[in-house]
Amino acid sequence: MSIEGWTVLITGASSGFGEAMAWRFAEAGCRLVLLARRQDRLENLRDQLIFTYRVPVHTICLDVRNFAEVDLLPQQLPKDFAKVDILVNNAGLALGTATVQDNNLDDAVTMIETNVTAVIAMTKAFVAGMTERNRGHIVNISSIAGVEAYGGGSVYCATKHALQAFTTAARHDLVGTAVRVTSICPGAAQTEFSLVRFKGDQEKADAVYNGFAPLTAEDIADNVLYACTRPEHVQIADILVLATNQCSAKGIARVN
Ligand code: NDP
Ligand code: 8X3
Repeated sequence: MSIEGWTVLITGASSGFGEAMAWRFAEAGCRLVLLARRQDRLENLRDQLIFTYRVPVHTICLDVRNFAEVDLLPQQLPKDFAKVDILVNNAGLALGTATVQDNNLDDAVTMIETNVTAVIAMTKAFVAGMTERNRGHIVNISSIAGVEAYGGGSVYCATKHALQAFTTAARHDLVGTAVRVTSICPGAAQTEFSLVRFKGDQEKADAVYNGFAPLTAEDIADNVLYACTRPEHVQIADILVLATNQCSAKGIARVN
């Protein structure tokens, strides 16, 4: 179905999957609300999108862990962007590869608040309008880490498992409305994800993707667009998408 003219709010739009989705939704003729903490990135992206596709774009510079601000977002959006039809909860991160013996609790809280609590807050803020208008789609960007846990990822995996449970429960709560709920679970994709995980260590980040062809941000954006453009009676519940040379969270075949 066509989503031309629909309003799409993407969290974590300043890089990686979120930025790639912004391009795809703009190509589909959507109005965009782009949210992240790095304002310069958002403004640059907004200008490029408007120049290329002539679609309306609004940016919000916000930390999704500011739950009070998240709660106020629907009433603070400019009138033309206020009726959010598609909410993509994409902002998220892993920090470190600590084992359970040495997890850093500050990192743990940041991951839990960003990957889980903020999704709960964003969903609560925008689902009311969707049910009122009887039109909407919530897309949560989960991970293979939400399907399988691995050593050195206890907290990140726990957040994505929690997100999977939240997404399934949301589908239960919204059954009987027109609002669809989708979980996308990517495997290894080359974005800024590993650079963030390794706290700026480019060499360690690059090593994650050595010796095989990882997914790209555009691959994930394609999956999101696929889910959002199915006919109204079709709800894509879950997509698990891996690189061809990946068979499990840590099962990657490297050629060198
Ligand atoms: P990136 O690091 O490239 O992008 C993450 C985005 O999230 C950035 O735009 C960042 O923007 C935003 N973000 C992070 N924390 C906050 C915050 N507190 N408030 C607002 N925005 C925030 O990584 P990806 O694109 O790869 O990650 C997107 C999602 O995909 C995440 O949820 C991640 O867990 C998930 N994922 C990634 C995979 C991968 O291999 N890359 C695989 C599976 C899932 P800014 O810093 O400007 O705030
Ligand atoms: C990101 C993929 O395998 O690093 O969610 O957890 S993984």
